[in-house]
Amino acid sequence: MTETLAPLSAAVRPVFDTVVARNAHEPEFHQAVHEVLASIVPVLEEHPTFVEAGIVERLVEPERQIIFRVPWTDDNGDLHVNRGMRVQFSSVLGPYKGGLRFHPSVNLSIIKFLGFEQIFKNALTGQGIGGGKGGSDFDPHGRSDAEVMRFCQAFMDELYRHLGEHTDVPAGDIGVGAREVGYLFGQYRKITNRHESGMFTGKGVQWGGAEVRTEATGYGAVFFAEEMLGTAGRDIAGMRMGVSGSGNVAIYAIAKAHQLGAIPVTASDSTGYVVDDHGIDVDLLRQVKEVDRARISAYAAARPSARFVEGARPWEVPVDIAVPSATQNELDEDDARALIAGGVRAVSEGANMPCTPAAVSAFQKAGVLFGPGKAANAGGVATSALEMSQNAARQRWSFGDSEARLREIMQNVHAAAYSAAERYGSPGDYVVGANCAGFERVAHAMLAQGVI
Ligand code: NDP
Ligand code: 2IT
Repeated sequence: MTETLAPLSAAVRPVFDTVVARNAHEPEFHQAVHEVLASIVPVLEEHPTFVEAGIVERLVEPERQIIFRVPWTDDNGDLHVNRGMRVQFSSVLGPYKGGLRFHPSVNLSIIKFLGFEQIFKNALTGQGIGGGKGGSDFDPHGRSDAEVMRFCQAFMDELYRHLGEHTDVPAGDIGVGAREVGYLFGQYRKITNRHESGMFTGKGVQWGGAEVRTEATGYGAVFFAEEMLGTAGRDIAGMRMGVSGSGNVAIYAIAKAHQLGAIPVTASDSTGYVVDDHGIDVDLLRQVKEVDRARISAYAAARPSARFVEGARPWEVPVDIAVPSATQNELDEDDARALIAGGVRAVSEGANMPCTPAAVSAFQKAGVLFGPGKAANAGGVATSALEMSQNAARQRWSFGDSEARLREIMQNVHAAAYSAAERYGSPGDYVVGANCAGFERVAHAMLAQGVI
């Protein structure tokens, strides 16, 4: 990916060259750093003290990286060894905060790109949370509950010593949902003999979890689309929405689209996608993916209005709004061109970095409203911060109050990105806006706290 990235201004190029040299073979990390560096040049020009204090040079180097062995046995008694990791990127605004991903593709490049994004996303939420990410190359697909439990316990056997409500607070991400969070939290509690609610978010609502955390990322991504469209004088109601993925983010993006009167017509997984012109049935999708843990084709098999398209991505279906909610680089330039030809008006990234740089550029050149993940999917981690507040105060807020807070936070994230884009000379460019607004908050705090 690195060789296709556009040249950077001389102000930030040396930092990028060092990142590439020091982190060879980490293309996703290079991609994420490149996007931020390309955006923040006007902030550096306006704040020479940021340059003098080496803010950027320090930010691209994680505060700490932990890599560890995770040995576990499957149901046949056979031994497996996976790799676990946690990258604690920045704690300048609060404890490290970010999810854990269990997927066979997980490597240091992916965890570093996610951790780096998380710093600015978390800053944008306005909550006191730093940035981090972790995970393992373990694949939960096809594993029994008992195997997943043993893996989670083995993973926590090492990770626990690096966590804590004031230190580092994980949550879910790909492959880490309610089941995994339960096993991970349980093992932490057993090892430490502490029911420390605030050390993990996304917990079950009966044991310290917050209302709306499950729904927050998908809901938030749709709220962000609604905000972008509203700014352009358009109403989300009646619009056709294309969604990729069929996990936590996708399911609740689809649910919120229905509630706002939009028509979500696609969902996908790594085997292909389904299209349903009557609107994706959320209950059926949840049954297929969350209860049966089946492939997406089972949705089409159970729904006469739906059709399964094997081995393809949903971007060939014409829609007004696209909410990519599966994984990084899942929507490339050709996909963007297909969406543009189909009349797409807005893209709100539910996933982290799902659109390639060339796809982002194609959308922006075509005048499509483009909400980057670090703004559009910030509702998940923002609601995690609300969960941490509730845990600290031993309170539990209602669903209605929590959703109202989420909506307000998404409006604030949108406003912060929108106004920073104007201030820094790129009106309407939410990529520049989100990066500049997030970076400013982090940089001011780093400046105040000295060279550490
Ligand atoms: P889930 O594990 O719940 O769902 C992931 C979905 O994406 C599944 O349908 C999965 O299909 C699909 N998918 C994953 N990897 C690939 C791949 N390589 N190719 C095609 N499809 C793939 O994860 P989430 O919904 O939690 O996360 C989705 C995205 O949203 C990720 O980018 C994550 O980082 C981001 N995100 C998540 C947040 C959260 O709160 N959960 C918060 C902010 C961002 P299959 O089962 O076939 O692999
Ligand atoms: O990418 C993300 O923001 C998440 N996976 C959620 C992180 C969190 O701590 O809630």
